[in-house]
Amino acid sequence: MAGEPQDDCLFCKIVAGHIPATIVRETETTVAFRDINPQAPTHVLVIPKAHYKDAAALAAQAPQLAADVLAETQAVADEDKLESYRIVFNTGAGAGQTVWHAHAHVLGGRGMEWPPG
Ligand code: D5M
Repeated sequence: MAGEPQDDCLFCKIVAGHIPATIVRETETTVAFRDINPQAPTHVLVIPKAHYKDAAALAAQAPQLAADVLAETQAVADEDKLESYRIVFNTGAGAGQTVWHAHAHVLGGRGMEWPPG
């Protein structure tokens, strides 16, 4: 069923506390933790606790939860005092998605280029 935890999902295991993570924020519906392979001085992942395979599924099936995730990206940026930052939802393998549980990357603390690679 949509949103149910998946046994084989890394981020569901982080939500359940079965895999350690450096958690920086938690709400009733979301968790934010530092990326294990940081690409910027601040690199935090914000995820819904419920399982949706990507941002498209999250937005379509649980729009309020998508809004919760977006609000938390702002809270992470505020906590790390980021004046500017980038929010990335890699959606699909061709865009670089490797973990199939919707997540927002919050990247900041260095200059960014456009277009991204
Ligand atoms: O991003 C998936 C991201 O997840 C990638 O930047 C590494 C990160 N990752 C993978 N395993 C962990 C653990 N255990 N803790 C924290 N971060 C992790 P994607 O957009 O799917 O490529």
